[in-house]
Parts: sequence; C-alpha cells; structure tokens
Amino acid sequence: MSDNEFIDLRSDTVTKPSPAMREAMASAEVGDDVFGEDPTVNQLQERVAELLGKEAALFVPSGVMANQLAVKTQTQPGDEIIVEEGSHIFNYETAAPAMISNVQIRTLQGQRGVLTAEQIGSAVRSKDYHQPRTSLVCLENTHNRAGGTIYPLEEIQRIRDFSKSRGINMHLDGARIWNAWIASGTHPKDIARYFDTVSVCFSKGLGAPVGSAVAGTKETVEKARKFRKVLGGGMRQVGVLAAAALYALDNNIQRLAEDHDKAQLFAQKVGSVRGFTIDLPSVQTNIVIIDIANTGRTTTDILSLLRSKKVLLTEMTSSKIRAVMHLDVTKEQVTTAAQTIVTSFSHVA
Ligand code: TLP
Repeated sequence: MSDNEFIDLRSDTVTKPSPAMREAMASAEVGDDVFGEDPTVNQLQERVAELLGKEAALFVPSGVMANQLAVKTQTQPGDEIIVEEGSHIFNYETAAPAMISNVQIRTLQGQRGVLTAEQIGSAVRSKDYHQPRTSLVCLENTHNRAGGTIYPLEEIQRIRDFSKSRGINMHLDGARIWNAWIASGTHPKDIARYFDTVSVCFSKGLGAPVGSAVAGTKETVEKARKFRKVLGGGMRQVGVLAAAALYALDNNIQRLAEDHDKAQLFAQKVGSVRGFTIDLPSVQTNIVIIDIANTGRTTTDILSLLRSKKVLLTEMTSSKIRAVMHLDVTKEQVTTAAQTIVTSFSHVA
C-alpha cells in the first residue's frame, strides 16, 4: 500500500517539498552559516525580519527551538512565564522551559486559546520575595490546540499595554501567523509589533521540509544565536533549506485561503454526524478539532477505524481528535475524508 493512498490530515507538517521548491533548493547559493556566510540564509533572515517589522531574525531548525530561544533569551532561572494552558510551549515542547531555561510555567485557561489582559494582570506575581518574578508572557496565534483560532488584535494590544507597564516581555508563538494573516487580513507586522520576540515556521502550512525563525531586536537575536549553538543548532551550508523557506514565503502564503475553505467544508460535513461535536466558531483557519466524547468510543478506536479506511487524523486529547488542512490535500480528498466519517459513524450514535 503506497502512502499516497492515504488522505493524511494529521498535521500541516506532513507536506512534501514540491518539484519547484526542490529546484529552488538545488540551485541555492550556500556558504558556512556558522561564519554568517550563507547568502541564502542571510536573505531569508532579512526577509523574515522585514515581514515582522523586527530588527533581526535567526533561522533555526524547528518551531520548538525558536520558542525555546525566545524563552531563554528573555528569562532568568527561577522566573515564571505565563502561557495559555493549551499552548504548544506548555504541552508539546517536552518541558523544555524547565530543562533549558529553568523557569516555572504558570498556565491560565483561555477562551478558544485567548487570554485577556485582566487574567494576565491577576496572575502576575507581586514583588514579595517569596514569589517568582514574572518575566515573560507567551501567546500563540493561531492557537493550535484551540483549533487554529486567531488572537483578536485588540486583546493583544491590551495585554501589551499591561505587560509594558509592568516591565514584562512578550513572545508570540507565530508558527501559524501566516494563517492568521490570510484569514484576518492583518499583516504579520501589525501583529508582531506588540511582541518583543516572534517565532514563525516554514514547515507547517507553507510546505517547506524544515525550518523556523525567531525575530526580535538585534541584541536578543545575537543572544539567541549563541544559545542556538549551545543547543547544537548551528548549521553549515543550510542555504538549501533557507531556499525552501524563501520559496514558501513567495509562493505558499496566499493559497492558505484554500486550506481555510477546506476546513470549513470538512467541519460542516463532519459536524453533522451525531456524537461528533465541532465548535464551529473556532474553525477560523485550517484546523478542525472534533470532540468525540458523545460517540461512546475512544479516540484510538475512531482513529484506527479511519486508518483502515485510509483517512489519517490525530489525537488531540483523550476525547478530541484533530484534522488539519494543507497544500498536499485536495478539496476532493477532504470531501472524501469527511464522507468516510459520515458513512462510518452516522449509524453508531
Ligand atoms: N505543532 C505540531 C505538533 O507538535 C503538535 C503540529 O502537528 O501541529 N508552535 C506551534 C503552535 C505548533 O503547532 C508547533 C508544531 C510548534 C510550535 C513546533 O514546531 P516544530 O515541530 O517545528 O518544532
């Protein structure tokens, strides 16, 4: 069975570089990036800094490394950082803030992934010497686990005003900032302006095989460069990968609208199956979270039944599964996947 036969909706990370992207990679000019001499990496870093309105940006192998460099450069051991409880930094980065930065994480429950300035205000620690220092607030836009939701700009602005008044830095996990841009019309620069650091990914919706970046002031990015080396992330002739990222930025951002349409189509169809609960207002970009608690089945059951019918989804929590739209899945395939769920489960509940 060739893996092409599967309709793979596990993540927007599963895409493979297109022939045109591979051509761009093959013809990339390269140099030793540890010496700062890879022209394609330098071009990418300048491009990302410009897109985000920041002084500088650093190319890194993964979104996790980008986030962790942001935490490391803006905290001291023993500090506390505030994140939303469903955030990637808290749930999927293998406790890296504790291991790498020796910070404690304070989680707050958001509404569809969105925290308010008031919530953050009441969680910030006082100067009492028993308490840790709150040094960083991390937001996620779009918010993966909440279903690809977009952070309202007005709330970001309110959080920024508050954080600034308390001398607390802000980091944005913008792995999918591109989706937020296309769905809301707000340019990444107008989102990034409220944050000290921003991480972005080229290997999620944009189709590059690997690569992320972290952006901020020159000073912060230079610190991040040093820690990237500590983590073993200093790469050499890595322009071949930066070329894929540049190709992705040039060609694959506007088309994200198609992924958002596919998510709507999928959510409408699957949401009609009894026991498959979808919070439609949270389907704002390319992710669909399905609550299967009312089916009386386990996620493992449902996922393996779907796998046997060549449809791949992934588990989000013990009662939720996730489907993610991306550039390697057509509208027809998404319709087929949704129809498979309708026919497999309509009779059960
Ligand atoms: N997310 C992956 C999994 O790790 C869950 C996915 O399939 O969605 N920030 C956000 C918001 C992310 O969704 C991810 C990846 C990352 C950071 C980390 O990126 P990588 O995997 O490149 O380290």
